[in-house]
Amino acid sequence: MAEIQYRLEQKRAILGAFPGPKSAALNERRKSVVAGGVASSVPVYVQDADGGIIKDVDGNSFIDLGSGIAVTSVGASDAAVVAAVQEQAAHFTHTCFMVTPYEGYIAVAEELNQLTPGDHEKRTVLFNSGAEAVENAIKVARLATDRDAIVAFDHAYHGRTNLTMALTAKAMPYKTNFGPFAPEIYRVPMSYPFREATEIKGEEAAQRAITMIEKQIGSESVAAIVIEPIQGEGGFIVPAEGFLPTLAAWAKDNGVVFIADEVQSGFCRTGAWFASEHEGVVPDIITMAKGIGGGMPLSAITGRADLLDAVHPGGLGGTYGGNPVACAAALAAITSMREFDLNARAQNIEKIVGDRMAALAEELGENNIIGEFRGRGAMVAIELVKPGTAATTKEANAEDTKAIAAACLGAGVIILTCGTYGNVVRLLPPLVISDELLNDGLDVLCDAIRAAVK
Ligand code: PLZ
Repeated sequence: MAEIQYRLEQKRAILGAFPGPKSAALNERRKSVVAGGVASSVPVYVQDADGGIIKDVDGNSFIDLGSGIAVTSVGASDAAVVAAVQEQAAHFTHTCFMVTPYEGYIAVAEELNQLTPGDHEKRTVLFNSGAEAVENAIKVARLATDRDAIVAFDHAYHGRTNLTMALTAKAMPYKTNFGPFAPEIYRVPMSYPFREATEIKGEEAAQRAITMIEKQIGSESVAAIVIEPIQGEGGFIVPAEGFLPTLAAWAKDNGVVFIADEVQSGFCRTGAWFASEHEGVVPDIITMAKGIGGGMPLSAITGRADLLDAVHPGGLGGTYGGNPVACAAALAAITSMREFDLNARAQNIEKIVGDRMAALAEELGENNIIGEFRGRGAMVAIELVKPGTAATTKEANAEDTKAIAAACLGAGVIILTCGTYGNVVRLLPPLVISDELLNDGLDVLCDAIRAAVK
């Protein structure tokens, strides 16, 4: 295994109160020119980033436990990605694959057909964003099945475009006042073990969803089920064991396309190339983005050749999809994932974080607010509940969640939150983060949780 080299010193350093003068000035400039609808959770502006460190324009170094929402798994300036981008850009930045094609696109498709679960014949199409991949997976499923209905789940997140907004569950901030939404989208219950009224097996939770589909939609009308194997924005929800395989088997028996949205969970994030693998699920179509490109915008759908080849020539595409620079970045990022064995690294991160959260929950005793630690690999989270009620009421604790994230940031650690109830602290560190830096970040997180319960 290759050793990870860092360009920036991997050390947290907050020089004083922030945002510093340069960030504050940029923020002022921003206010009159950038639309207010785009919000940033961190008030400083980035100058440089490498490994697990983000350095701002005033010289502060933050520990990055968010990876730009699970994007920079190989780091924000992985040497191989940087070299590949420079080399490709020096030759041609764009010619449009739909006009004059090039090898990089094919090479990425070869990699994805091989890396994704299942050894059946597959085809790939490249796009730019996660939402675009999901939209196209649905286009393919509808055309190939000649059916309209799409099934999505409670707590789902699939994007912000019109069709993907309809698939996304949470109204605020994603959907409120942005309708009308795309038709023929149906929502069914997810398996959310921590919040089930009574314990229910994965197979039973799947059957609950299947019954609803059969009774309310009719299986013969369903083109596709789209599901995140581990839900991201919805709260890092890992369905009960058996849930995903049962749904996938039902889909297969009923001619329904099973689409796994692995935009957030893909590319070593969960300690496997894809989260579907943890339960041996082989999706008909898999959507990918984020980690795939080492930070460059690239997304993809890979799926059964018979489904993807059903589409008429010219039916799929887009100006920038599979841009040559993004393809070069993806090939380099995938090489780095292999060279640094980032699946093993993600598993190691799960162990480090899990042990620390278990110890903290015990230490907090009666004041424990960690309702559950869950997730896989470097896609892990704690769901926070009101103090003293961890085992019983499970009342969501959004206030402390916000306060903890703010306290972490104040100390120089970037931590993201998520969840339908806004009460989940999630950790998505770059997979190349050092143990030392990760532990420093976790020290800060633990202190912030201790302070919140005082
Ligand atoms: N599918 C599973 O996680 C993106 C976006 C957060 P795009 N999630 C983070 C935000 O506030 O916009 C995501 C995802 C899953 C699809 C998407 C959409 O990917 O690249 O943002 O379009």
